[in-house]
Amino acid sequence: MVVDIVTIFPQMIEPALAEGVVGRARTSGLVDVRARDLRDYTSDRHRVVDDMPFGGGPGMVMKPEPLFRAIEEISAERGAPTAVILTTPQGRCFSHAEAVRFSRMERLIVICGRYEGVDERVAEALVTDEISIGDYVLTGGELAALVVVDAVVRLVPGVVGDDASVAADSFADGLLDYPHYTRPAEFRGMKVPDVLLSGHHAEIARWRRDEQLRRTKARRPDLIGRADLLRRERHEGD
Ligand code: 6GU
Repeated sequence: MVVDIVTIFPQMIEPALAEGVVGRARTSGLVDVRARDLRDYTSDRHRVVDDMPFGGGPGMVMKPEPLFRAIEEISAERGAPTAVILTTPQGRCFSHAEAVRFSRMERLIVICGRYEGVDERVAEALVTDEISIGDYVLTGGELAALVVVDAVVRLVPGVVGDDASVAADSFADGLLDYPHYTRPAEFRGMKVPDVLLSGHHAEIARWRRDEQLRRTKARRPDLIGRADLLRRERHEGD
């Protein structure tokens, strides 16, 4: 998978991509993720990427010319993108299902929105998916782009070593994860639940499923209707 992240702050993106699972996926060649400085695609001496909004009002708007040139040059170099994502609070909300969909694509371009937004002609002519990461406002789309790329890259086959760990993710089956414990079995008077020390695999599996349901009902009741549940489980403990 090839991912190009178009931004006015490449220094905000690059260190994050060098660490952890994503960093390893890049050095092992499973993914090719790069930050692209939008100013490199300007044609004026001052490398200007924004301008005042037509019609007046506060703030600045990202100019169309550098973004069109960036998408065209990156497409010529890498091949036509499968999706062009714009991170913006006006987008539809990112989800595990969206991450799965993008993880099956060969070439992604992510444009980090800044200022009051991007010229609408960019959204209309270039962007295939406008994505928000939640109902709050960030100072720019860079952190959102990192969130999207992180969630997508870890789903690319081979990136996370243990497939079972990806399959057991929170949200993979529509429920929150169960609680985890490691040694010591007792710490400052707090004990690990006996069932986890019992060695009874069927009982452990049942306890974990019950905890997933209990947590999801308590913390995210909105997920219960959508989760992939047996009818019996949906009403357990009601
Ligand atoms: Cl994608 N961008 C900005 N600026 N703020 C956000 C967001 C994106 N998603 C949630 N808040």
